[in-house]
Amino acid sequence: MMTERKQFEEKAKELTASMKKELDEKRFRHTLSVAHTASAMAMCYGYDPYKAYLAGLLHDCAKCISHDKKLSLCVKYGIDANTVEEKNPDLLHAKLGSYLAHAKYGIEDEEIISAILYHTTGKPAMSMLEKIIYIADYIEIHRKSLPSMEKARRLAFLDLNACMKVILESTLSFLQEKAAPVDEITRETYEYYKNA
Ligand code: DGI
Ligand code: FE
Ligand code: FE
Repeated sequence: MMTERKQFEEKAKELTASMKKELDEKRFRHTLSVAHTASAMAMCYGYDPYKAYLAGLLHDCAKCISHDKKLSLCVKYGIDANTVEEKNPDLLHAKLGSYLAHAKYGIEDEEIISAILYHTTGKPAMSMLEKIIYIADYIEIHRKSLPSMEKARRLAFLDLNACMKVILESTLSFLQEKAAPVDEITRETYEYYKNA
């Protein structure tokens, strides 16, 4: 019978090797940093840091798949793309990634799978792990300085909902500036957290 930590070490080692193969150098570095940041946030909030680390390791597992391949894999696995996602196949890396986390990387834990699924858009009333991954993705140390970064980094260890609000505000105004289409669920997430 393996201890929980031993099991974690084995899975983390296996997934780290897979991500090193699947991702380019920058994305791999980001991935390790999200895993590290997410586990630290988990410690702060009394959540399982091993689960947070594994979710961080896999959150962008579909990010370096080409747009065409992403679309064809989504058809193959019955993952339907909405109109915003069809125009922006990059958004599909969350849906496809959560599918692959289970089907290819052997993750059974529903909380981890869901955290990967919602890591780009968020969703209203997120779970602890969903918020941790969403936030760790934004605040990790290698991210180039984004608006409200200092505030988000401080709030990440103080108040998850207030931190969600700050990040969503900055993401929405970034998308507005770019005149990029906003996914319905991103808007709903913002509406939900804007009064936090
Ligand atoms: O994969 P990462 O780069 O680590 O981070 P991510 O999965 O959070 O993706 C970030 C990008 O997604 C960022 O440029 C903002 C964008 N995004 C988030 N919600 C929406 C969106 N882009 C569009 N077009 N529509 C959205 O609703
Ligand atoms: Fe991502
Ligand atoms: Fe990411």
